[in-house]
Amino acid sequence: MKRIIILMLALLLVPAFPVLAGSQLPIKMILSEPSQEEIDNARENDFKTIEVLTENGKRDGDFMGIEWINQSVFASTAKTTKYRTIGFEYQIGPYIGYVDGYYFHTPGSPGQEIIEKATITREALINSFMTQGSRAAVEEALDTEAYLYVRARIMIYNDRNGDGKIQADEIVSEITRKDEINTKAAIFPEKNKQDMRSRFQEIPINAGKKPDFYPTPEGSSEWNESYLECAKTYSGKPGEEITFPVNLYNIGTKASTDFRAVWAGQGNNPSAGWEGSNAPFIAEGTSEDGKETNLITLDKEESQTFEVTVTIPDQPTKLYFKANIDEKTPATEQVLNNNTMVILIQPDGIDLEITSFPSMQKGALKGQQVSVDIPLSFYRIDLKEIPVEAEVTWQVTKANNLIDSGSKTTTLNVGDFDKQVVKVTGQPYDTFIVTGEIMPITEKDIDLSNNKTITKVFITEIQPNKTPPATKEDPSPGTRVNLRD
Ligand SMILES: [Ca+2]
Ligand SMILES: [Ca+2]
Ligand SMILES: [Ca+2]
Repeated sequence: MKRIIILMLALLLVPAFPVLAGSQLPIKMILSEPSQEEIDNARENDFKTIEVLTENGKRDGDFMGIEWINQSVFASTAKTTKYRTIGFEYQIGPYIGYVDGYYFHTPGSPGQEIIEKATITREALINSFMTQGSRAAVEEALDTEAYLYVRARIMIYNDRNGDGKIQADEIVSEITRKDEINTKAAIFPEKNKQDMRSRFQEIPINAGKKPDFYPTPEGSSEWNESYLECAKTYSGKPGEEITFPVNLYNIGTKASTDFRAVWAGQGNNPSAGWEGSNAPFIAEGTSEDGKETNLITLDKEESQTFEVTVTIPDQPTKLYFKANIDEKTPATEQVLNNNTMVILIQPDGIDLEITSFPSMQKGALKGQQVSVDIPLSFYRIDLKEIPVEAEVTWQVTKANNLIDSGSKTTTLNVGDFDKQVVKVTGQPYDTFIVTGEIMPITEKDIDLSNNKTITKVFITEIQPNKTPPATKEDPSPGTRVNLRD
């Protein structure tokens, strides 16, 4: 049995809290010691690699299971709100099984990490699923369904005693669906929410048994989930035309499909949209009787390259490519979540960005003066290989009166950032508005929407002998978490 490596999101899991219940039989998971090579590879991919096992090592082989490298890290000892994945559900067709977190080993001390290989075999899934259907029906699903769905059960808990474990009276809520994350995990920073979302997945199986088309940008032969955001960026002079190649692959059985591109926001446009005759790109092929057609026929493992010509817009604009636009051309294509990619087309030029906290506050005793430091951060976010000289200016107003201002020049290379701290001094009930702006001195900034930032500063009154509230600079005293919890 060989492996097909599918780069997916993490199945990270830190044990262990055996509360999963249900009528299903748990799935027997095998834990083993990975080789150094497997560990290195997993680290390189931030533990986001899942391997789909097939009978012949190819995509059209029968599904034999999944395997991944699991990393468990000791939970932090902070007495704060944390989250922990306590188990996973695996579904193929109508059949559902689960794996409890307690299968995994728990690191015993701060800083300790345990890395192990987790394998769920076809037979283990069949054994679990057979409580819900006959063996023949379960095997039929394993050999024909398009996806293995993975869902996590995530516990949000307030670790009041700081032991990194969940006591019954510490549970705040439980997440079992991806769409619950935004509300139930609202107090967590975005990167934690993304980590939680990564535990809900659709893993394509049996992909090679039916047609499976996907697009790639110049220089790539594999589809990647990041293509949904941006697969490649091209730039040029506004108003001028550029031409670049895109590829269409079929890794399944022979079939025909359509392949087009539309600009962001234009999908429903009757002329330039998905169904219009004036879309920015419409793939053209040749039918068997030699006529031009908008259907592209590709045999298994075949690909075709197309030249795309567009006019450079005034602002950076996304160009969405999609194969099998109505998802019925052909209807037999099952894996559709890899049919889209984004190419960003932007005008030449540089892009500077400035950011600051939207609001900050500090407490002071009645009549007492306090100072607040407001950091303004500025960044080069374009990729043009030249240094850019820029002027940063800032102003402080109180009740619409300008009370302070300043400026400085800075030189930013690609990827650089710099900052300036603006200090305001006041007493309880004072409110200040700090405005910061960055502008390049000689170059042209291609996106002016991110060149200005505003921070509101509030001085609040506190009572004597009480600890002052933390300023917003310290992002979240109550919500700090260990990312790998
Ligand atoms: Ca606890
Ligand atoms: Ca596809
Ligand atoms: Ca800018």
